[in-house]
Amino acid sequence: NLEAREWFQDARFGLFIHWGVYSVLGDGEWVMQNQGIPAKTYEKLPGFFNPVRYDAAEWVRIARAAGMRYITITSKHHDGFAMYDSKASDYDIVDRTPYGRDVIKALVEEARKEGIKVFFYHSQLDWHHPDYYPRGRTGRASERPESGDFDAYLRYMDTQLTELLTNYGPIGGIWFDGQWDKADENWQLARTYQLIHRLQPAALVGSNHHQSPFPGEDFQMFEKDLPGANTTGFNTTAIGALPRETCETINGAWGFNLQDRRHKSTKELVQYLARAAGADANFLLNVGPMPDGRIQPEHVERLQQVGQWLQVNGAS
Ligand code: FUL
Repeated sequence: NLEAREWFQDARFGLFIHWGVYSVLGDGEWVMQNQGIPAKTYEKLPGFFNPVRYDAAEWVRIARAAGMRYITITSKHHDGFAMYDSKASDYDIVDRTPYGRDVIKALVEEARKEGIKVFFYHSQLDWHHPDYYPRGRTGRASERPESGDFDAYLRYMDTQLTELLTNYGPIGGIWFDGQWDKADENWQLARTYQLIHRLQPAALVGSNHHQSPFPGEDFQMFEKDLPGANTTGFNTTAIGALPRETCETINGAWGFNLQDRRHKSTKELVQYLARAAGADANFLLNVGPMPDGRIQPEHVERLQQVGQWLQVNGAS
């Protein structure tokens, strides 16, 4: 949808949110894989996830005051846990956590009031679903079944995407990640993208690290790199004609990391935003909220300062 792409092209600045039950361990969103936690053990984490200080309106205010125009939040990360009320399985926030509420719904509602679009980061890679088999490049997690029906997994993903595109009103788009875990021919990308565009023609599709942009993708992303600069080794694709986005963390982590204190300065963040704009790319700046539901204060402070800088300099 051209209009939506044009909107995106001009949006410039967005808030990336990595939030899941992994935040309880304070060791990033890859903790299940990095610590080799078996799925059955990881399943205990939702029982500890009770973000009583979560205030969706406050998150939206923080984004807005920073000069951001959209929010991209994890509906499901690689750990497979749905942060919204999914009927595709009971492995979701409403069914498995003491909190028992759909945090995504609250965010979408608050964002809509403020004219902020919400995108869903949805991981195709899934370390929990029994039918995610064969396991791809990240197949190390132990004590998993040695068989599975991948088509059933793809149908499960379709069901979840259908929920996300029908139960939350108009959304900005789907930010896919984890496609890189398998070769293109293992995914039904055409089917998945058609489903999304049929359900919501204005919802944009992007696929992180996708080496060969596929018809149906609406924007191109460059993780931790400006378009064309491949300092990470992730972004080897040529710059195409689609709108662009680069994402970056405030410290070194996407999901909440208790020990990571390498917070970038406000000045560095503003400079990165300016460089991204110069490269015609949106800047999607990440926070990893804490398990109590608050964004860590060091990050709130920096977002406030970036917003102030933009205002003083007439850029927002
Ligand atoms: C990567 C993921 O593996 C990371 O956990 C993070 O979500 C980043 C934005 O994309 O591909």
